[in-house]
Amino acid sequence: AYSLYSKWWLASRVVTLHPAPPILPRNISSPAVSPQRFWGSYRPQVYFGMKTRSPRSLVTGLMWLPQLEREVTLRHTCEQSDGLPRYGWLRHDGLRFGVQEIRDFGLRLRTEFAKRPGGQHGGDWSWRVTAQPENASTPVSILSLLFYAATDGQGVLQPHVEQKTRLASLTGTTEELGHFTITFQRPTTETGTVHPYASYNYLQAEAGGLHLLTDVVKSSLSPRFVYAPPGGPKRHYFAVDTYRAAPGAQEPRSHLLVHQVTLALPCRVEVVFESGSVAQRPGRLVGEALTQELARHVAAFEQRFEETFGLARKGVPLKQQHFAQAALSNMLGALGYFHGHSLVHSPHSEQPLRYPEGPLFTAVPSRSFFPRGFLWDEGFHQLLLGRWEPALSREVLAHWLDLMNAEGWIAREQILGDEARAKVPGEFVLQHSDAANPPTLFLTLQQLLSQGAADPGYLRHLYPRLQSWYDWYNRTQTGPLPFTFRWRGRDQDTHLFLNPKTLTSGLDDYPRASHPSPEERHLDLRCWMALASAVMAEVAELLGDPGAAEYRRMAQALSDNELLEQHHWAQGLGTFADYGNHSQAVGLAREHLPPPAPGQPLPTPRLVRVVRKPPKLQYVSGALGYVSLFPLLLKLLRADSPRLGSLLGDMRSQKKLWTPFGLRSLSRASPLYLKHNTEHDPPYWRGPIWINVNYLAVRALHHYGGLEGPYREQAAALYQELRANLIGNVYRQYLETGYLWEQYNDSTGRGQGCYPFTGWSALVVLMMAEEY
Ligand code: 6A9
Repeated sequence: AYSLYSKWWLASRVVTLHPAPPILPRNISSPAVSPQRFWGSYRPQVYFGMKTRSPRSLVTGLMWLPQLEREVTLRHTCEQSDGLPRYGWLRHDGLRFGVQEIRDFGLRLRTEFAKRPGGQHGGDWSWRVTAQPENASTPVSILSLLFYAATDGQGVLQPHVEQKTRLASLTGTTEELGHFTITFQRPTTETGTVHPYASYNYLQAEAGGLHLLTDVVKSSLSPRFVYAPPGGPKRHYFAVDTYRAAPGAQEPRSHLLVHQVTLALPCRVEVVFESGSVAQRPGRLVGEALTQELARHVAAFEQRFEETFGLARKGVPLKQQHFAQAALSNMLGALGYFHGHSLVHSPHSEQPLRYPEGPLFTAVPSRSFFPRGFLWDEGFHQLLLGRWEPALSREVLAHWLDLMNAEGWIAREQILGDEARAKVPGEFVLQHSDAANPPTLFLTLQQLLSQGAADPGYLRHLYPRLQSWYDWYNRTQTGPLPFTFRWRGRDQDTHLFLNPKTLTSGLDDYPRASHPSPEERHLDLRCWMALASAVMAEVAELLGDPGAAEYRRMAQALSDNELLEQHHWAQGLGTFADYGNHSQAVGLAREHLPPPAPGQPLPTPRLVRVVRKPPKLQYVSGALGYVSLFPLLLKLLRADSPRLGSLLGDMRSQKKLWTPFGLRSLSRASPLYLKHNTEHDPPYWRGPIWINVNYLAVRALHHYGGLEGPYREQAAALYQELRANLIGNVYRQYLETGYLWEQYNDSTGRGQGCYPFTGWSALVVLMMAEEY
């Protein structure tokens, strides 16, 4: 029982930022400090768009509209329901340029950008959009491209219209960009010669926010326009017309200008952004100059890619190299800059609390489905990006740590700003102040350290926050015995689930003790904490902190193989396991309902859990899978441990974890293998193949394959096989479907879940490069 005052105090701590000085200076993303990173494709949720790294940035973007007679299909934000056969960056260096290819039923679009430094406001950039028919029998022959610019709460835009309807250019001013001009070049054919005929329309409108841009444009469309090429047939087409906000609409926050050009394929349109503070330029970056600039960037990219990953040197076929380049490019091209505040649930407050507003520069798992930051995903993303550009990783890591609150907590999912929030159903928005997520940012830091890419100056800034973060886990997620750990926040209504989920672990529905209890010990978290302790010890020692001894002691205790076995080796099951209040005899069944009162409708019975044998404290049986492998995955087992031998055996067993496409998440022999958790909750981490954990597995096998010991050869052989299986399948699926996927089916290898998923699935690049 807390007093009202202490409740208030505890709740307010949850939304109080950590007291250490922020790692990143306030102006880190300003054009004065980071001119090169100011503009970028930092809007991963749209097919093509750019913004600056500022809180209320001007945004620019592309929509397109195939003129299909009656149908209106306006493309803008990346939506899985659009069902595009493929889209993604083929080349993107995260900084200067990008080349993207989009296929849209009969239409092939290429969207390219190149930046040009200069002035005091982040310089200039040019876009080129090229559209071609997919093949001769294409349904799309007339296409509209809609280019827009929109403000977000500040700044002004001024249209410059020619021939009544052609928005030839716009000028504008915002706080962070000063004066600028955006010019819409006249269209050409795909080779740059004059395009014979185009129609123009433009729209000027106010919107309640950036998340409403699609609606504004859509509701302004009218079919009253006529496309009439000389000598050709006339036809009606849809174009932006006038927009009137619905009565009672939100106060305008965005000023929007749209340039629509409608024309026959093939075609090309270029757009140029020019900063008012660039005093002199060698000429406009369009046409031939742009072609050459893009070609230079591509050549530099390819060279740097080879220097970094050495795939050509390793004899990887060219097509596979291109695939790897695309995988990396998609992670770089999906870097986002978000600004806003989380909504937080604290046990000490009935009302959701508003977290302080702040920035986040981060990669995202999926442009269509999850275009926002996820804590444990990011630790994996940076394993790849840190190799490409350590400075980028350092900055992303710092952004995440700067989100920490006074308790040392970082929210698992970062839904910052209107555009991000618009993608999330209400019930998923709240972040829980006692919820953890695997501390994979320690993986990132460990990687930077091993590359010699984290100097003491940087580490000193990180250190107070790392200490608090580490403390937070040790304070809030410990288990019942010393050196054991337990994820908090498992599902509550246990009778509704086959096995109550553990979302915080990142492994969602992976089976745990059937009955959540304070007696539980979670193996994966313990192993994560062993890793965290080792990295803390390394950093503390580097900085000469006397506290290093304590971190080292923890690291040793948590990797002590005897103690690990004492807490987690289930002799009877012959594997490592969680421990808790558990019964394996559970199932889902239709509930029995009493007959309804006369005249009342028959209620639909739900599927509920039946427990056929009461639970008892024991090792969690029937759950062999990723969790069981953790002591191996995080390289905690001694090379001569007989447990290593048995885990290698479990991995290689086709009845258990082995598939021709990678390691499945849960043994085929588990009673929960591919089981629904509720009627509407299909299996997720109960069988399918996930690439992040497989990357850890390949990395660990590589490690054990290089260590003297009785399992050396077995590990080395498995390494070769598993690596080849994973690369082969992810690549094959990419060729077949056009995408990297969230997971892969363990019996067919097919990509499944959401797409494109170029978060941790892109770690396949590191497997190809054998970078661990
Ligand atoms: C649902 C629905 C448009 C689930 O990759 C991000 C996370 C992982 O961190 C986690 O380990 N994914 C994995 O089990 C996706 C989580 C998406 C939750 C939000 C909202 C949005 O619908």
